[in-house]
Amino acid sequence: MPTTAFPQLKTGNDKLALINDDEQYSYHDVNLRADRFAAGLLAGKDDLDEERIAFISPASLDYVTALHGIWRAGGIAIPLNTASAEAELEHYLSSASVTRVIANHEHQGSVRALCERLNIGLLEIDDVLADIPGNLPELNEQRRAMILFTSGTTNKPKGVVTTHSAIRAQITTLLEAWEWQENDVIPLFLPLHHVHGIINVLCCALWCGATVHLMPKLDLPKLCAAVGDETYTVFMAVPTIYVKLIDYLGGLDANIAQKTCDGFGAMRLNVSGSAACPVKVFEQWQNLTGQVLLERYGMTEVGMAISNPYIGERRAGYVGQALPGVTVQLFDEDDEAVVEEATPGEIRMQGANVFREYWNNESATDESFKNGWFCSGDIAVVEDGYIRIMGRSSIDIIKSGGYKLSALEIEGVLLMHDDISEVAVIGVHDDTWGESVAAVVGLRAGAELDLAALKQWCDGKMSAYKIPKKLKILDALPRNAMGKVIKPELKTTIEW
Ligand code: MLC
Ligand code: AMP
Repeated sequence: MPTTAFPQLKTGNDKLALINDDEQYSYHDVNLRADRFAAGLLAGKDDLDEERIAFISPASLDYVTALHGIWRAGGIAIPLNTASAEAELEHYLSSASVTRVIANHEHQGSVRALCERLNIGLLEIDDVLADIPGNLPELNEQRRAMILFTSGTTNKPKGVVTTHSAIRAQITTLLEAWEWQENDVIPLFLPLHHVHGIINVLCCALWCGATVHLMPKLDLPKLCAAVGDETYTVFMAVPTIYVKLIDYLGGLDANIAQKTCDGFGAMRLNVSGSAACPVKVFEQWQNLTGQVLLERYGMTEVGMAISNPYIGERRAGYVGQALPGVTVQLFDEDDEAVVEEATPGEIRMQGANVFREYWNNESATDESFKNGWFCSGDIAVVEDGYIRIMGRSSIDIIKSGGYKLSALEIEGVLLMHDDISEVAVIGVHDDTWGESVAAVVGLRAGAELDLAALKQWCDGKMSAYKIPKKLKILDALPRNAMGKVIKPELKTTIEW
């Protein structure tokens, strides 16, 4: 069945593409199923013409079927978080004008009533699968392929639209830079509504014919047992997961721990990214496993942009240099290119990997580009030829466990609490999570609130990783002369 849709997955062979416990699927199986799914979605039409189709699925054959099936049929794929709260889902579905949601019965709980209310079709994978593949549209690579929601400094998450060609560029740069091979085997336990899991792990592996071991969620005992058996050649995770692994290995029987460390050491590559990897963690990992972590930097809007080298010096605390096909430049506050080393500037990027637009949000798209450069909001310096990330230009962006969170979005929810009169949400340092969500609140007269009660109230109103993990109650939040809450002060003067 000819298809011009990008990104591809290796066609027509019996090599194993996906392993999910006892289930194994060859590239032939996966391709055929994606084609049948595409045919079912098309239901006789020539092309989905960028219809927005969302799906809610953990890492599974069904996830891959939906993603590639939507792509092949000419739709825009919108993978959603399996653990999103209803209000979050409502924002995603309505802001992207989603017309169909794909979720198997066990994942429909959060979305069933919502789809009914919004009059959106809710289907299981099997409802859609056609008996046989049909004709697929010829797709221009510049067409929109995917929308991923990411938080910014405005209240609600924005939909990042990437084209087939941008996704292809995001994949192929990593295949080249990290020397992906057909005989690679990689575990996938990262959430599949973000580029780290989708592009770096799943799409890269399937593009080059490697094998992916699917895990619906991080399961350290199971993962480490497989690592000890030298199942994998490549490993990719956020820093929090390396911290959790170091902790877990420390609690194992010495022989088992050694076997597991040797399993990590035997791999050809261990990658860290999505948040800063503390030098301490980099060193602990090297001491334990012998692996020199490869740290890289990316964003939903651009995929991966900067990386330490596969061959050559991997420097602790640095993200390295621009990836092939990506142009990276630091700019100062006057929008002048920073040419000197050791002078901080904002990371701006250009390349075929860069997203097309924020969905239906022209002003946000315009604001995020300056003279053709995508402005990341991350501040960095170059030192001895390598880029070091210094932090975000906005205190309202929090990175916790690798998730990018908007302080303003969380504040918006907390302000709906009857007892809260004012609130400031900030990220405070945390050894495991990088940053932890902390809320400083002012209460209405006579009201009482503690962290447990707040967490309980938040349950179901936002994803668990957004719920504050720390709480301080103040009589009044400190404000500057303009009336703005002084968040840096809250971050540094309060004992967290
Ligand atoms: C969960 N918990 C947290 C937390 N998340 N505590 C503090 N901060 C957080 N962020 C708590 C829960 O409340 C719970 O507490 C306990 O930890 C276990 O929760 P869990 O959900 O079971 O955690 P776990 O499965 O261990 O998840 C941790 C994780 C996950 C690190 C595996 O957060 C994760 O997959 N992160 C990766 C996100 C990612 O892929 N980002 C990439 C974005 S793309 P209790 O008390 O109930 O036990 C991007 C671009 C790029 O950034 O460059 O890649
Ligand atoms: P997201 O919007 O979830 O894709 O998150 C992208 C952000 O993650 C970037 O803008 C950075 O702030 C952060 N990030 C990704 N990789 C790294 C890294 N290696 N070091 C520091 N920050 C990182």
